[in-house]
Formats: sequence, C-alpha cells, structure tokens
Amino acid sequence: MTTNDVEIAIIGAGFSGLGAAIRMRQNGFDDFVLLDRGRDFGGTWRDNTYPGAACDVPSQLYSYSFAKNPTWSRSYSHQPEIHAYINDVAARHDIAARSRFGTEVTNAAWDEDEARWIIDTERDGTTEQVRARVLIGGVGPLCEPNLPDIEGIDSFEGKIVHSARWDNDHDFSGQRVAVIGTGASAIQLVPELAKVTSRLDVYQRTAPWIVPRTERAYSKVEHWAYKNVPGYQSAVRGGIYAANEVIAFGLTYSPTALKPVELLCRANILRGIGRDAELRRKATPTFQVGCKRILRSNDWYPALARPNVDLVTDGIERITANGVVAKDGTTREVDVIVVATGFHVTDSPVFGKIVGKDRRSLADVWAEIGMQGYKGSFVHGFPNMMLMVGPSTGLGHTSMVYMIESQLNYLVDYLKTVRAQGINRTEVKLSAQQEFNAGIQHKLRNSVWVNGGCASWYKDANGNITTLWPGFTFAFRNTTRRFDIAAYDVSRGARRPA
Ligand code: N01
Repeated sequence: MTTNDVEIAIIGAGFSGLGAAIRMRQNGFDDFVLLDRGRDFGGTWRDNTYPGAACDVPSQLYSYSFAKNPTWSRSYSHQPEIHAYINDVAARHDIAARSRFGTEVTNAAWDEDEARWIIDTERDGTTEQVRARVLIGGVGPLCEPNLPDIEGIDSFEGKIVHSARWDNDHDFSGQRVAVIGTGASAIQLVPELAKVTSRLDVYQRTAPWIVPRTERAYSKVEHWAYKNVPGYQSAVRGGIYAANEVIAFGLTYSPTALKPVELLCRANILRGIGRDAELRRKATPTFQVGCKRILRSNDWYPALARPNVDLVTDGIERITANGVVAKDGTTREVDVIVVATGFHVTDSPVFGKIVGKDRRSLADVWAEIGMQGYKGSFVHGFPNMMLMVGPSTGLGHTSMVYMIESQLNYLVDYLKTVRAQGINRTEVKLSAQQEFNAGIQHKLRNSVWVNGGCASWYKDANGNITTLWPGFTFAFRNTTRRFDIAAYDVSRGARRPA
C-alpha cells in the first residue's frame, strides 16, 4: 500500500473543502491534498442533479467573497450554474493538481505517538494511506442520503431513486411515480416530474410552509453594472445580506413578527391551489411558520392541483413489489419511487469513520453528548482536526458560504498560529466546548425552532438542536476572526511541522 505524507488533508471538494484549499494556498500552506469520492468539485451541488434543483439563497450571496460572480444569469441560481461556478473557481486557483477524485476515505484515525492523522482511502479498488498533521473535514451535513425505513421497500420491483442520487438517464415520461417527502428537494422536483409523468402520487408526512420565489433573469443592464461599476456587486451583496439578517433572522425569536410570513404563505396556497378547499387544507401546515426551513416556490401548489397529481396525506403503511399502500388501505401502483427524504445530518455514517484519541469515533462521542463542537469547528478528543460546517453552524435564512468563509478565517489563523509557535498538537479543551454549547442551547431556548411544534432535521434523536447557529451570522464572523489559543491544550514539537 502506498503512503503519502502531507501537512494537511482535506476531505470533500464542495464549497467548504475547496474554499479551505484556496485560502490555504493564498496564505502559504501549499502542502495539502484534497480527497473526494466524486468526479469533480461541487459537493452537494455536484450530487443533487434532480430536475429543478436550484438554490433558495439569492445568487449574489451564494458565492465566495474572493470570487464574486458578475455573470449569474438569475436572481436565484440553478444547480448547473452553481456547479459550473465552483469548478471555474477551482480552475482559476489551480486546485485540481492537489486533488484526488474518485477517492473514498474509508477511515481516518488519530495516531497519538506520531501526532498525525492516518487516512485510509480507496480508489477503484486500490487502497492508499495519507498521513497528515492536520485533518480538515469538509463533507458537509447534506451528503449522506437518508433512505426511509418503510416496511417492504426492499421488495419493490420498480426503480427507486433518491433525490440526491438522481438518474438523469431515466425517462420519466408517461410513468407512474410516487414521491416520498415534501421538503426543499421535493418541492423543486415535483413540479418538473408532474409535467411529464402520467400520474404522480406525492406522499406528504408534514406540509411545509412556502413563500413565493421571487426569481427572475438578470437584465443586460444589471450584468453590465455587475461587471463594470466598481463596488456595485458588493453593495448589492451587502444589501441582501443585511436584509436577510434583520428581516429573516430577526423573526426567529418572535412569533408575532412571524405572523406576516404565515399570511404570505397562506396567500401562496390560495393563489396556487385555488378553489379546492380539501387540497388547500391538506397542503396547509399545522406548526409554527419558521420551525422548519421556510421554502420558496411558485409552482409547488399549482403542481399539486394538476389532475395527474395526488397529494396523499394518509401516511405510508408499506411498500409492495409494485406500489405503495397508504395507511387507509389504498394501494397505488407505480413504476418509480422517488425518495426525497433528506439526509443523515446528525447521524451521518461519516461520523463512524473518524476516530480520535482513545480510539473513539465521532459517532461514539456524539452518541453520548450530542453533536457538539467548539465554534462549529473543533471537537474535544479529536486533536488537529477542524470540521467545516460542523455542529451549530447551519442556517435557515441566509448563505452558508458566509459561515464557511468565517470558518476559513479561523482555519487560516489556526494554521498560522501553530506554524509560528511550533505547535504540533492542538485539542480544544472540554471546558471551552461545554461552555460554548451551553451558550448555544441557552440562546436556542426561545427560538421558533425549539418552540414551533415541529419535528425537523435541525434536531437530533434527543430533540436537541445541534445543527443551527442561533445568533446573527456577523456574530459568528466575529467569534471566528482569530484563533483563540487559550481555549486549546497545545503541545509544541518541531518548529515547523513536517
Ligand atoms: O430533505 P428534508 P430535503 N416517510 O429533510 C420526509 C437543503 N436543500 O432533501 O417533514 C415519509 O428537508 C420528511 O417529512 P417530515 C436545505 O437545507 C436546499 O428536502 O420529516 N416521509 C420531509 O418532508 C434542506 O432543508 C435546497 O415529516 C419522510 C422530507 O421527507 C435540506 O437540503 C434545495 C420519511 C425530507 O425533507 C434537506 O432538504 C434542496 C419517511 N420515512 C435541499 N422520512 C436549496 O434550495 C423523511 N420524510 C438551497
């Protein structure tokens, strides 16, 4: 087996892993390798190719601040354009030369004697080992598809496809299709499938709150301004960012302030469905708006109102060889089942593959204490490892790229600090992590995510919210501005790590 030594190994070539690679290069940390099981850059924007896949964060915010894109075609970008943007940024910063695609990380274990991460990889059946001083986890929370545990699902003889593993060669024309789930992915793919399928049964467990999507193509004048007027794009970004912080996030702790949003959602239902009172009732959520991610769509409700679409709210009893049996006993035969059932966010199988000190994996540790980290980045028991988009960094109202870039500031300062001070082992103190998480839970207690009467992927198996940042995002930017070494136990070795 081949073994390679590098200073830093990054797992994942999505927004966060690529961003880490670029910022490290810009700051003189060139000895790294980027590992990804996919074929190119893009992460979730490479993997989610279902029809209608698009971003529900405005295009102007959904890019790196160091690589603004004046050529976005629309106010909200669609998956192919975001995927192309990420690959273009990677090419401009020459990251491919340091990247290994088609490479699955099967295990990453901390070696205390060597003060290194030993990373086992597999590519086309060939195993390789990478030894790295620092490990950066950039796999993201939305990478491992969650397949529903429904009785009989394995006996289905037709095709089953998860929204995040779409089969673009499959022709859905004229087919009978069941879609399980009505989250962000489903509300984008259902309107597209409804146009071509002969029948579409949408199995809804919980109706989502949906505001209209204010998407439009940019005009020539806007494109000209984005390219040629100094500061214009930054000003637009700043304006959208500020509005999202104040309006969208500022509502999170006030049920009264959320009332107008609920009215907007109800108007969206009325406009999209029209006279069918029974369908409107089935499509109207019963929990507090904002408790789950607020979705954006103009075509979800009109799709539900189509004659070939059936919104099934009776629940699924079981799946048979050729169809789905609802809890009321009705069997609907289908050719394809689309599972738009989300991701393993708080119970990702990746957690079992990262093994820290005392041979305890992230899965072992988090099974005991919940998904906790320090500033969303470091975890006690996992020396020299930084997680991008780690615990308590998720958002419901603005761009994750902003959070990622905040973490990148922290990463670069961390690397500079350990290099300058000859530190070869860094582990966040348990007390610092506990204090940080107590603060997070304290802030969350009055939020709509906790009190809004819903179940969501924001919560773990114990009902605790370990995924979301509970404050303004500029507060996160502020807290990650500098690497606060006092929160860490450090040991010094060679002046410059190998
Ligand atoms: O997944 P979800 P998603 N039987 O977990 C249902 C991002 N994203 O892929 O609500 C029946 O939100 C489940 O029902 P319930 C975004 O952050 C962004 O749609 O739990 N149903 C729900 O309806 C988003 O939040 C964009 O009762 C089952 C659905 O499946 C995240 O990805 C676009 C079930 C899962 O919804 C995940 O979205 C797409 C079962 N056993 C995604 N299990 C943008 O626009 C689950 N469900 C940026």
